[in-house]
Amino acid sequence: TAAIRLADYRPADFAIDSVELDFSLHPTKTRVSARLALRRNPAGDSSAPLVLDGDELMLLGVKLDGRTLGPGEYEATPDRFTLTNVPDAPFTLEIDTELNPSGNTQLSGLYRSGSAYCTQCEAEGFRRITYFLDRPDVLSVYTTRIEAEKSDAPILLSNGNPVEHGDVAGSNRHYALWRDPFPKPSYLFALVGGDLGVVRDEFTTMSGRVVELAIYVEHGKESRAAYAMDALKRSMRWDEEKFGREYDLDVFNIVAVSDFNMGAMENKGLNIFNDKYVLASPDTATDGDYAGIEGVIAHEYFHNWTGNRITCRDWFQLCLKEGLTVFRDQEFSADMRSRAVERIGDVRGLRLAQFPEDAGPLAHPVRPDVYQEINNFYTSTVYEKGAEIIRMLRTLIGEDNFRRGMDLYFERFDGTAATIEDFLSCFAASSGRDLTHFALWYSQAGTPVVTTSGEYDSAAQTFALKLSQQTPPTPGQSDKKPVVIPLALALFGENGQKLDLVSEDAAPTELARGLIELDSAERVIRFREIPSRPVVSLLRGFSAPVRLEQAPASEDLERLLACDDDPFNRWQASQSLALRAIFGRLETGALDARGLSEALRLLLAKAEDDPALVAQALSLPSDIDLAREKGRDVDPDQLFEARMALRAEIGRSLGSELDAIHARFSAAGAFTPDAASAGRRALRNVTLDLLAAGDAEKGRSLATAQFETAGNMTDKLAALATLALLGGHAREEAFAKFYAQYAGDALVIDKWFSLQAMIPEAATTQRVLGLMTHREFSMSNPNRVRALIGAFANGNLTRFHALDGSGYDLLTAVVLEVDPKNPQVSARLLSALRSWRTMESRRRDLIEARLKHIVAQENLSADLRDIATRALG
Ligand code: BAL
Ligand code: ZN
Repeated sequence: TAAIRLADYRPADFAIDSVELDFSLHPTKTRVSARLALRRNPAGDSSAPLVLDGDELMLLGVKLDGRTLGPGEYEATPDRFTLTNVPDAPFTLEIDTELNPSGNTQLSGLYRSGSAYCTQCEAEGFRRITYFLDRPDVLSVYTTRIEAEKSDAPILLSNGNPVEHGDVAGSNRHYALWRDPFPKPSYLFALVGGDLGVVRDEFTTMSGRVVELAIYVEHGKESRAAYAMDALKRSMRWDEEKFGREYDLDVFNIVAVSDFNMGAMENKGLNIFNDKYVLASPDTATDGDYAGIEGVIAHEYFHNWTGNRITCRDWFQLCLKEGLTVFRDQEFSADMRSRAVERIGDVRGLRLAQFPEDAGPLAHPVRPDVYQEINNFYTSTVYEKGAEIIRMLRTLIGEDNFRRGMDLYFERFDGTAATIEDFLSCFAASSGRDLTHFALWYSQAGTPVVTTSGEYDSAAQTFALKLSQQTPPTPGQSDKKPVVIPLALALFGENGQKLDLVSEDAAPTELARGLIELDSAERVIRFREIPSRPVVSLLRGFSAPVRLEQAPASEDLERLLACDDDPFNRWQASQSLALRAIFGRLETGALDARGLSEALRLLLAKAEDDPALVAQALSLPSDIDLAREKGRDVDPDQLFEARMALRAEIGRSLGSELDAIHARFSAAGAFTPDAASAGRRALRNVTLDLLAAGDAEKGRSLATAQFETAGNMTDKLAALATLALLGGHAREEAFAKFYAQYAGDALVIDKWFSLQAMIPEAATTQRVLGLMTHREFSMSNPNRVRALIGAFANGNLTRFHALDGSGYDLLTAVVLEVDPKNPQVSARLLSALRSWRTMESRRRDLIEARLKHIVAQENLSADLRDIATRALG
């Protein structure tokens, strides 16, 4: 298929003002009647034929203005409908299609999850329901009638407000009619039919309108939806308070389904969720799950304004809604929880997924300019780096200008399909700042590297800070320009006091705000009145998505860890010290962790002040962090060995402190999922992990006791994870008990699959192959595949990258097995190999052979072929 290019964008030749859909649901023969009110688009080509998108459609019949068209009057294939003789005046087209929801294993379009019917239309699923101008700049008002057997689907939902419902005379069937008054693109269409339990609540908006809220779940799981409902109401309030955005329909419905490709989907008034991001109870969900639910519920709700009321002109603008909405959900979580811990978590995530993507063959700009398969661009670059761009924009222009720019954006573009240029124009207007150079962040791929060095002149009492930037080449972009990088900066004096920033080389506002703007390749700033060699705290709060190359002395890092008033950089200092110890060990064979140990000991002494932050500092870099930092000739076995040596050393040297913390922070009272309680559990569980690394026997007994007595899933799973690393009989017994307790509870069994897949031992590959035949595993369910195979490929570097190629063989076999069923899942799984060129040569050769084997297959999906081809690139 031909590549699709941003430069080729043209408005649609037709507009579809209204869409009336009539569904007659049936497991294998669902009938869809679509009545489209069409007219030529004045902005389009006035002589163009009407060409509608389809995908595997079966056409039953067509009427034009009420007249049945004969076969010679149009052309229809499963993926296209063409009408050459188009009336000049507005006209109505009625199209009848038949679908097989039960046979739809791609989970795109109308499909079945369990016994329920549901839809997923973003990006191009609507064309699997009916022929349509399936592009985001065609906005229509939808009316949807759904009919089904009463017993089969007592619940019938679609977008907008309910209009009427009733029985179909003379049958066991009933119907519901929904109308969505807000024009929307087809990707936001949704329908659900099924026999579901429901939790109801209501929300009164800032103007006093009452909105009925409902969350639909599998019968019996209603109590597990309480937290999601609470998160929804908090999201609605927060968007009013922080962005002045009020909800606009009479109802807001959420449906949780168990078969879902993404996390969730923001369909207008009817969000459909992967049940992983709805269902939680203390004994089935971890603190991480609760935080994930809160964040995703908020994300989808926030899309109502940033995505739905203002949508994207074309899919190249995906970051317009996704980057912005991720930024909004991150801010929400920061307000609900600890801002510092949220920031650290977000940056950890960015470095884990986005940095490697940006450094490898799949790198692409936040706004790509070409794609083969849009499904492959729902990436951490578009989402997470996209959010970082919004955050930098706010940092550069300030909170007030940012808020006024957002208000302007809603005012100017409500009801339209907009572009990044439209968005930026609002902030240029609100701040008076030219954002042309800043906009380069959207079009230039790759992670900029900022290199710094400092020179102190004691006689002159000056400190010269030299900053330079460079962005490495990425596919299709060999030469990079400097970008605008906001660098938050502080200098600390000998006693940890913050020094005033005095310099003629920076603007007064830069100095006053402690925010240096690096927008050229190099910049030197000479600070005056510096009484002694300062400690530099740069990129505070992670003020830009860049890699910082600096070589501070270990003592400086220790001082920052002790005295920096920016919590992010305090945490960063702990990570830098750990990296230094690990890479030191790799170079010299000797481990020097004294500085890190002593710094952590001081933190542990003050653990009560902020347990969650101390837990983050104690969470040492992962194998993936190490592989990314190394960047080339990666040998996972060596990295793993050095990392384990550091954990063991920290565990031994801080044994008594860790012991005390583990005992002191033990769970007392009933479980509550709030951030403060979660922080205490996080600290306790990271101490357990380190204790076990330092003393296996002690770890085994502590972990076994914790596993047996844990009153919540967070503590239970942490104990099981520790036992999983320690091995032996205790591990196998714990895994067996865990399974016996939770058999049949799919989301919990996913955790059981993942922990086993991540055991860093040679036997794991065989274990995973065995689990693939387990009765609770299914290649057809994306959550199961991600839990077992995704965890193995992304979370177990030593086994996945085993030198006998067995890990790669496993992934290849699964990818090829899943691909015919569900291309989105197979393509996503294969991206686990995106950093393959950074491996050492033997593994590189092994991977290259597998990628070539995949590309050589006939009948690959477009999704998988695109990823495999670009990976080989
Ligand atoms: N729009 C796809 C799911 C999400 O990002 O909310
Ligand atoms: Zn989104």
